[in-house]
Amino acid sequence: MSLKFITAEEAASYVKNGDQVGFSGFTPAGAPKVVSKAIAEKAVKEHEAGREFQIGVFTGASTGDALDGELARANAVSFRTPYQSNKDLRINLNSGKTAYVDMHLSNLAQELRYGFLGKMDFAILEVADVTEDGELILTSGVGISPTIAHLADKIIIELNSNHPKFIKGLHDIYEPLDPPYRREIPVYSPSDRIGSPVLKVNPAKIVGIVETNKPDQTGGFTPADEVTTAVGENVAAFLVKELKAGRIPASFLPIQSGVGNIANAVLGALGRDSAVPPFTMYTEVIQDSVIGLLRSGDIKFASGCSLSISPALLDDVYKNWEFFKDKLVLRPQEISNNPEVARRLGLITINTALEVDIFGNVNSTHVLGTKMMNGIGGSGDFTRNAYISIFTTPSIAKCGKISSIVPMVSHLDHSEHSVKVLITEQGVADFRGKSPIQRAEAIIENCVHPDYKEMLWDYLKMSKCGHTPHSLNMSNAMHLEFTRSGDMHHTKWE
Ligand code: 0RQ
Repeated sequence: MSLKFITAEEAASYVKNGDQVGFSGFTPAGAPKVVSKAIAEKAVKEHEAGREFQIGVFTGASTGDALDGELARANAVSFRTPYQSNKDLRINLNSGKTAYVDMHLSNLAQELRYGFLGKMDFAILEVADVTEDGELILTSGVGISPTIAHLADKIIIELNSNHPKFIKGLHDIYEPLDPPYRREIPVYSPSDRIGSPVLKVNPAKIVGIVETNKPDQTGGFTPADEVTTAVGENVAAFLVKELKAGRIPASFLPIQSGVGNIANAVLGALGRDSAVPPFTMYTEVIQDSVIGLLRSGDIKFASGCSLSISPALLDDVYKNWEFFKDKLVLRPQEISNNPEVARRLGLITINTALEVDIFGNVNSTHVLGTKMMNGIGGSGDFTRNAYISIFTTPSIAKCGKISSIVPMVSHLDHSEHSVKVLITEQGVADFRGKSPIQRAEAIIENCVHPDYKEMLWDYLKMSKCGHTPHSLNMSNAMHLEFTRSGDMHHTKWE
């Protein structure tokens, strides 16, 4: 068949109220930019004409403003999964305008195939190249593209000239069989390739191709400061100690690192520490700091689901493709985040918590227990299956008015059973082999901010009862105090 070029408006005209639409990309990288905006414009017109128009939106992870932002402001999203980080969409999720399902990222593709989430009407895919027989070269993020391309009735392509065609080979496209036929995922080392460099789709399903040249809408990072640098240095020192003690093999183990400012600073610190040997990454988001460390040789190879780096840095990677092409691979998220592979490779996982309790339970998602921030993302996929699972967080938030460490988390994402180490700018609490009371002592002594230490020691001392001692009538007192006075410092245990 011959390729049919259409406008973004024409592409949007095919999408109907109530459709379920899957989009390519992962943490802005590789997400569509023009068809999503045109769908939002169509929604505004439909609403002005008094007609209903909303769609269900499925993506790899977060997207750029041209997708989540535009659609949220147009009130065009009835359902959203699995992860987001857009401020306007966040308002809609937290006000109940959009139903949001916060999912482990590795589960989404298979749950779509199992039929747990309904049928897929459209797949909208950003590509660097497309052939008449349906061979697609994806761009900077893979996400759930293979699955939605296979399940959707129709496919719309965004052909983005910002990504050169010579990146063919960056991707390793592999979809496992579903139970009862699934076999092992044969990734035995981060650089193993097990699939195809192209995504093959049925060309008869492609309704049209929209051309664009827009860069990824990846946000910049806040430069590392005193606190994030100290967190990073504490992580590096902990890993060096483990290495010297022989609890990490001398050749080191692959690292998974989470998303955001703190994760970026932690990786920077790991790279700077000369006692940490050059390492590999088996992760989902390849952030800015990884590129510098690949260049310096501190990272030998990075396997991920997306190159979620600033547009200028991505240009630089493309300009130096000969150097980078055998040091990077991008996989679908059900492979980059696969629990079986994480357990086999022995990943050292480093993710960021919003809050942690004195017994080691972690809240990654809900501010003060109720307001969704981003979502659990891949942190659960990795934490539960890690060789050593580390959580990092600054000990305080909001200029010290919030202690990130509280008696009981206000929402639970990662339980004490999966979390092995907590690291703040104050220090390290190692939970391995420790009972709940021993964990609480380690956390309060080593990780809590000095402003809140006495308060949390007092809580532990007065909570005498049981294996995991709590005073249930007081366990949320710090949160309640912040809601009442705007400052956890004023908390009283009475
Ligand atoms: O608020 O935005 O108003 O300044 O939370 O916090 O310190 O900038 O940290 O950018 O590293 O993000 C957990 C959200 C951390 C992220 C989270 C406030 C704080 C600030 C952001 P402002 P920082 P980061 C793989 C791994 C879940 C998914 C995951 C995340 C804002 O890491 O989304 O791990 N993780 N995926 O002030 C109230 C507290 C707070 C608080 C911080 N205790 N109470 N507000 N804040 N602590 C990647 C993927 O899955 C894609």
